[in-house]
Amino acid sequence: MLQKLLIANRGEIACRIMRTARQMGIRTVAVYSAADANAQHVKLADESVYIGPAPSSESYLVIDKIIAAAQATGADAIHPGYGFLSENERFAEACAKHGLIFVGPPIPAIAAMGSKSAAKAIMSDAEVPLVPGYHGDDQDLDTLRAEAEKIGFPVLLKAAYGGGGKGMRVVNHSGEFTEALQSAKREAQAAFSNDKMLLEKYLGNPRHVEIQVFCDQHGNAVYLSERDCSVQRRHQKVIEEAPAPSISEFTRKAMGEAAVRAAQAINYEGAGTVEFLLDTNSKFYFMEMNTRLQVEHPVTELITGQDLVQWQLLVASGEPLPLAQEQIQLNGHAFEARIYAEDPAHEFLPSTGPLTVLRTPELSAHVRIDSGVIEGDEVSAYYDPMIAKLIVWGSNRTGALRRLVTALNDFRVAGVRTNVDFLRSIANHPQFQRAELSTRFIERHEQDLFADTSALEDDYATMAALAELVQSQQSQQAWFANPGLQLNQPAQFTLTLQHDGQPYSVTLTAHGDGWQRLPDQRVWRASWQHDRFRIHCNERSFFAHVLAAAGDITVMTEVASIRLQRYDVLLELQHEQATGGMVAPMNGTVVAVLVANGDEVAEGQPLLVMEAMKMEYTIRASHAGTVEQIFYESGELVSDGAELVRLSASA
Ligand code: MV4
Repeated sequence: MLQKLLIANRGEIACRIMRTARQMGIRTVAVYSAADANAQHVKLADESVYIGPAPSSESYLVIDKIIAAAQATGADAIHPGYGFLSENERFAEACAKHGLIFVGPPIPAIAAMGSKSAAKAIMSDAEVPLVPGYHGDDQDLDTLRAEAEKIGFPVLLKAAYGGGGKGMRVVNHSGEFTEALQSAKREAQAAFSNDKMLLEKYLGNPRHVEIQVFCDQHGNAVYLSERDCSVQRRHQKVIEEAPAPSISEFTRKAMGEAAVRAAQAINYEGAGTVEFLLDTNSKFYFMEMNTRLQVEHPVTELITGQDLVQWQLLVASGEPLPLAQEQIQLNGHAFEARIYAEDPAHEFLPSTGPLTVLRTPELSAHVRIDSGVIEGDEVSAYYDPMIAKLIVWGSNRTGALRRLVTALNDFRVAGVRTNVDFLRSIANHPQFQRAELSTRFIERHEQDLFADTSALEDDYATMAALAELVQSQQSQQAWFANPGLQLNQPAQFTLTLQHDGQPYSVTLTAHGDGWQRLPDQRVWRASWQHDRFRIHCNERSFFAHVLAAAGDITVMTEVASIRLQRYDVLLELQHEQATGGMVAPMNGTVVAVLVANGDEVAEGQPLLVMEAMKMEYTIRASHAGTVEQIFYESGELVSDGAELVRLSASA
């Protein structure tokens, strides 16, 4: 058995791996960057090693530093988690070279899945169903075009070495083919340093269903049910569940067995995930195999009662799989929702900053939270801005879904914007409740999921003012008996907020035992109850949480969570706007400059493309004008707020 395990990762997954290692009596070593000196994964580990500056390219991705840390601490194995070096062949090789156990598959298995086209050839031989397409070496434009015609449009172009939807294009007509191919190749080259493409028949409305497989070093291989991860936005999973709803036992078994064949075809060991596209006619097709533990593995753990990290560590130690296929039993239903520090109203831009408030739902046998941060920690711009994974179990899908909604209601976060309301909108959506899932779910239901809360803002501002008033009255009561209320004229209370850069005042005027915000006739009251406010508005009452941080006030009810800005932060904001608007929305890399000095551009015209957090952002002209200066070239790093392009003043 392993004695000491180094975890070459950070955040929730590092913490999650350490929890199991500790239970198994394995000692743990954390590695950390300058940004993570006080991170939870460092506090949880028995030992820790500093590995360099905050950017992961200088710390968590530097193979030599990780190996040196393992050697310095006498670790005998390295768990890579997910992301970072988890599917990096050279890293697995370096581990082997230095006598360290890599908790993952053998090197040739990683290599086999590194190229999508090579993977397809192997899967085809193993009789794992593939989407009709072309995955050959001949990348000649005419060959590819001819193959596309043969497949029939719509055709999907995929980068052979790609992932996460990058270098992928749907081509609806042959006339679009050349341009789409070039654009996909450019993206693939930039992202993966390889522009090899493969072609597939495009499925219009598939589900993403993936099978968890496990293999040991003795030739045993099993599948542990499947997960439906169809609800995604821009190739990032949002809510996952297990088992996949409304799949027949026949299809489940066929997919499981195909996944095991896939794993055996590459002499797999350890935890792997075989991803399939499931078409509307129940046909399924191999998409890719992920040679790592996945973010969403907990939903499988909750319905099988197994600890997959424990399985990984057992297999890595040379032990046989704990269970045979017929011993694996499924029980109930589980969901995972990924709680992110991001702003759904602004293209899900990561929202970095201190977690001034972070209260999570109560844990129980049926509610699990995997997180790497606590209240007071910082969500930094350097890494994935996930705050927590919320995982819930129920004896059936409906029960599990009800628990998901309840737990989402109990999340309270301030300091950063989050996707909690967005997740709740999905969980409450009638089509989601009926398990009408597809990879286009979010796109299809955009109207419902991005509900406009601007009409609510006035009332939430009133509640914020009421909350401040109650708090100030409570703190004053110790000194004198609320003089404002004893005067003959109505007492007033004013809170100044800002909206879109403009200040606006919320003035409450005393009215009987409550308050009015004129000219509205409604009478409001608020009282503090344990840890939240009970708000009364005329004859109705409901609960609200009011979370005040430095510059903002977040008001949360069961209907919405709205973040209001205080007026005093306006000055800072104006400074940012004075620099012209075409600034980097976050730390990232310039991937394409689309204009040149002296170009005339129209308002809204794309000027430059940035990449940050695995996503591309297009920076557009804020007004028509002439390009006066371009501050960065393709490939350069830019910081949040840096001016990117300067335009002449609008005519
Ligand atoms: C597809 C497809 C439709 N037809 N392949 C997206 C990521 C990449 N790993 C594979 N992806 C897709 N491949 C064919 N032939 C649709 C997608 C797809 C998708 C797949 C799974 C989950 C979410 C998705 C969102 C958009 C497109």
